[in-house]
Amino acid sequence: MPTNNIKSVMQGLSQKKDSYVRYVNDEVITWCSGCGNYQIQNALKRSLTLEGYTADKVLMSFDIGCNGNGSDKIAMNTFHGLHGRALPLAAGAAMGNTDLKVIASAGDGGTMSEGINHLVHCVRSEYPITFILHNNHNYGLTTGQASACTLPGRAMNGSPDGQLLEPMNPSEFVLNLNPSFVARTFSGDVKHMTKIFRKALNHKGFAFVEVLQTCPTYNKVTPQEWYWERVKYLEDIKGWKANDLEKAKKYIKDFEKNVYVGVFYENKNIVPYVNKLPYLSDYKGNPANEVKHFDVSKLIKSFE
Ligand SMILES: Cc1ncc(C[n+]2csc(CCOP(=O)(O)OP(=O)(O)O)c2C)c(N)n1
Repeated sequence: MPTNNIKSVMQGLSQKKDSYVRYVNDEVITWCSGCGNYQIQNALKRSLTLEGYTADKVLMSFDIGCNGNGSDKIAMNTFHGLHGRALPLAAGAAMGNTDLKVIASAGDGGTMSEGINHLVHCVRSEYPITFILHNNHNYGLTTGQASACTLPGRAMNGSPDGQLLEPMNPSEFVLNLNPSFVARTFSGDVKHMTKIFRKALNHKGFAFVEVLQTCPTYNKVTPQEWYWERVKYLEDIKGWKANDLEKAKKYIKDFEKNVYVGVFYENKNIVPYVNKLPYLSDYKGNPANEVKHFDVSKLIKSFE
């Protein structure tokens, strides 16, 4: 059952002593000190716990990257696939087993370059996925090369004169694809991330969440303090409603004076992809149950 009381939930869980329910395991953390990934994973665990999900009901598809190295640090069903391909795997899982809450994680490199085609078609197809884009404005795992989001004028490994092209703004890009859910949040603010993740988890189509992530090792230009000086909350704007795409596009643009965070756009009246198929318009079952009677254990073993 969804709740807002993290203390009472955690007390209940610690009595159960069930680390799997708390998404916690003993894997050694290898992220740099101060990396935004710590807070992102913390906020995600809080959100899932508060929304009442148990780990067996969640599947997370991870891209290759520093963000993807979170795949063995969270106790749930996880898949760590190829670079730029976190989304197609998540789409398959979400379509195949509708009882699962499917989440995908990828960096700005994997999302806005290698896998940008998948992003476009996930938005268009409304696959039921909560997508978390970790935007640290560089290729982190391969030691700080420029990504499509790197701001100009920053010396990067492999491009010491800086990025020559205009940077892409992922949330602005998605707002132009006729999406049904676009939000942005900041890795320094666990409370805000938790609020946004919970909203995204409740969206029934493709929920796009960009997390502006600090990267103290390779991104010294926009550290935590830089964000705190600029972050503004959409909900503080008088009369703000997340139902106007054109208005959302205006607020997403600024990245110098103000960096707005919050839900930019949400449309709850969407038809998920499966129900768009004429013969499945009323379908309420779970495709995974329909193939349960086929024994695939031998086939799976053949890959071992
Ligand atoms: C198709 C392909 N291209 C490039 C690589 C090399 N590679 C592995 S991780 C990575 C950087 C990932 O950066 P990003 O997606 O921004 O995630 P981050 O590490 O910053 O979290 C690259 C380029 C790869 N493994 N596969």
